[in-house]
Amino acid sequence: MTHSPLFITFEGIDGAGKSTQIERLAKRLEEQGESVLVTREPGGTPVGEKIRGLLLADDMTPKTETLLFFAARAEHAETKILPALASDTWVLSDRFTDATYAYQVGGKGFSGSEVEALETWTLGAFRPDGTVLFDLSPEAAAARRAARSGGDDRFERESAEFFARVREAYLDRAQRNPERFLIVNAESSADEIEREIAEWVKSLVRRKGEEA
Ligand code: Z5A
Repeated sequence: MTHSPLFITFEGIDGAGKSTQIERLAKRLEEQGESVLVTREPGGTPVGEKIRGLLLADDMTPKTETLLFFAARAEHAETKILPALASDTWVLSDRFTDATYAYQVGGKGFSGSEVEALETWTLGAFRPDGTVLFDLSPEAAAARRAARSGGDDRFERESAEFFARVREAYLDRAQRNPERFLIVNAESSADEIEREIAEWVKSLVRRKGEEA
């Protein structure tokens, strides 16, 4: 392919299948000769991974939590994502700012306008080129989490009502930004979802090429 690399984010309630599809898309792109960076939030950098440890384990106020997500994101964008894109590398991130709108604003009731202000302060006009939203009912996500080994983190212990609000907030963001989002039914087979994402990425590349 001859085009600029894209920054694609993967969102949804946990257990929806993001990691599975990120690996598959990375493999497809690499087979086409692309250079690909797979990363995640919170985390993705040494400082970000330390912040992740705090966020997933320690109780804190919604304000502290939101600021820590943005602190990790500032480090992630400046030291990892932007340099990768500048050196012709695609970036696939397991979560980005939409997760803050879904979890902290939708789930916990933190102010959306304050998150918008933090987003602009942290990232300027930088946003993902495309975002895949894995839509899954909180019940199905809980069943998938129960089937895998390892204990639940602080977020995974939230109520079904909390996850229902997170899901609605994600769908609302996707409906307001249809040009950026692909919504996939996370209950389809992994192979079907992989094909759907691959087709969408092709059309995104064409669209971005026409806009350039
Ligand atoms: N958080 C936040 O609050 N605010 C923010 O701004 C940010 C994050 C950035 C990070 O969790 C937590 O931080 C997250 C939100 C919060 N918490 N929650 N809840 P994380 O990084 O530890 O975990 P995660 O992002 O939620 O990912 P995950 O739990 O690893 O889930 P996943 O990547 O979406 O799913 P998966 O590992 O690919 O698949 C889950 C299982 O389903 C697995 O057994 C697969 O084999 C299976 N699977 C996958 N695809 C399918 C299909 N299609 N059918 C059936 N089964 C499937």
